Amino acid sequence: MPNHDNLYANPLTQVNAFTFDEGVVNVFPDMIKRSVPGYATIINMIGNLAERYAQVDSYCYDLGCSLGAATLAMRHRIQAANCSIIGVDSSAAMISRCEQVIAADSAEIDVALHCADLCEFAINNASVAVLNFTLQFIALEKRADILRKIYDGLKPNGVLILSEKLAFDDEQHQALMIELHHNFKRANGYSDLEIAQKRTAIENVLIPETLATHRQRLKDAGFASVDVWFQCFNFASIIAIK
Ligand code: GEK
Repeated sequence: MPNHDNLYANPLTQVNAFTFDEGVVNVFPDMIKRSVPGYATIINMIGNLAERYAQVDSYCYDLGCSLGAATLAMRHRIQAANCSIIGVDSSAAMISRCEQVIAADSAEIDVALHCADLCEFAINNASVAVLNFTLQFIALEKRADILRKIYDGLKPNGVLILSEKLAFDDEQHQALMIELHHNFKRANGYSDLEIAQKRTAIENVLIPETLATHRQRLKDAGFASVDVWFQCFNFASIIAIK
């Protein structure tokens, strides 16, 4: 059983900006499952897509790997020979716990974990790249460079799976999606106080963009095929094929 997320359960005199520290690491599996609609489905399907798209003699990258959920999903599905996984996360606390998670897993595919800023991390010989709810934490002005770097590092027919929290131009729809997301969190046991304090903590840390912005940026990076394969409320996942 993962530790229960109660980080924002009590009133805080000051809500600090959200960081991926030890406290978050301790509750992360519970937090992400109760906060992101469709998270388990997306993780499962990343395994499915990795099985389909992983190429012989290549790397699969999990960028912003946190505790390695997508890494494990890929590790248990990839059939291609001599294909290994590279996980990257800038949080030392995440990578350190992720190392324990991977060590406790018995699948055979090699996993190399790196504590690094993915803005600085080289991507080469990739058949699959995963940005599962990571790009949203990167400064807006750096996002295009990252996608170009991923595109350049992918082999022909390589894929990027990009999952993000979305924003919407239509104000009414934006308000509805936020309300439905908050209802989802409430149904998963978060109180109004927890929802409000988390919202404040994440406000300038997680910057969502519209689907149109993501599509255009992926097209500009060079991806030939870009489309959504999953969406629930303001959470979506895109497949972009080189
Ligand atoms: C999952 N993909 O479970 N470089 C590297 N990592 C970063 C950077 C950066 N510049 N900025 C943030 N991160 C995971 C979930 S969580 C999503 C991803 C969430 C890392 C950060 O440390 C955190 O571990 C992850 O991106 C985002 O499938 O918490 O909503």
